[in-house]
Amino acid sequence: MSILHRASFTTSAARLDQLPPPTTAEVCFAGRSNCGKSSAINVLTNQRRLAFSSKTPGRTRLINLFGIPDPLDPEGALGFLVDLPGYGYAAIGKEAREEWADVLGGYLRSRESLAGIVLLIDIRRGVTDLDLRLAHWIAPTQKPVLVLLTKADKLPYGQRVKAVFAIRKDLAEIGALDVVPFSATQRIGIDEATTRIENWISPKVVP
Ligand SMILES: Nc1nc2c(ncn2[C@@H]2O[C@H](COP(=O)(O)OP(=O)(O)OP(=O)(O)O)[C@@H](O)[C@H]2O)c(=O)[nH]1
Ligand SMILES: [Mg+2]
Repeated sequence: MSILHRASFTTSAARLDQLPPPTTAEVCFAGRSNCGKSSAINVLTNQRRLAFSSKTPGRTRLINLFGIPDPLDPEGALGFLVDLPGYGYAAIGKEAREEWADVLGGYLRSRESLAGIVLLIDIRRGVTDLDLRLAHWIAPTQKPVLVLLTKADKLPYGQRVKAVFAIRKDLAEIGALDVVPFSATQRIGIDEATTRIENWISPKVVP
């Protein structure tokens, strides 16, 4: 069983100063609204409704933290999965967009406990301007990035492979980049994503 399956909701924050102190490894999930962040967290944690998932875009406005319990310390967490607010939802105003830039940009630039970044991109949509803005914040952190190309079930295999190449090229400014087709509904890329994220939270020393 994956350690990710033990995740449980810990806390929500609307602003960075509401986050708990940066004590253990965090893996954040960032991506456009409706790209499938909550669905990815649900399938990776093997829980149907841990992160809220909906057909109405723009629902997750808060930073939600899900703790992975530490088997050796019932009070403590091994790490956190962090669901970041989605962006690019057309109906939100300018003020909310700037707030998004403050929260996401601030989190990515300054969060010391950040161990790895999961960037989710709808495989049919590819890299948008806002994704590139995010990439500009991510690149200087030099943190490892796993790109999940979500809703891969909507494309045949050959087109998935093409999308991997195109998106890798578009995001070339990010150094350590892994690009994986992913589907929460058809369970594509789950094992690969799980292994990577587990390793960020609890690195295994391979002899
Ligand atoms: N076909 C398909 N649909 C998916 C997949 N993952 C998510 N969806 C659908 O896409 C829609 C949005 O999914 P969410 O997981 O709520 O997206 P989100 O990124 O959390 O959205 P916000 O919280 O609004 O930012 C829902 O209708 C999901 O059922 C997938 O792998 N395949
Ligand atoms: Mg969501």
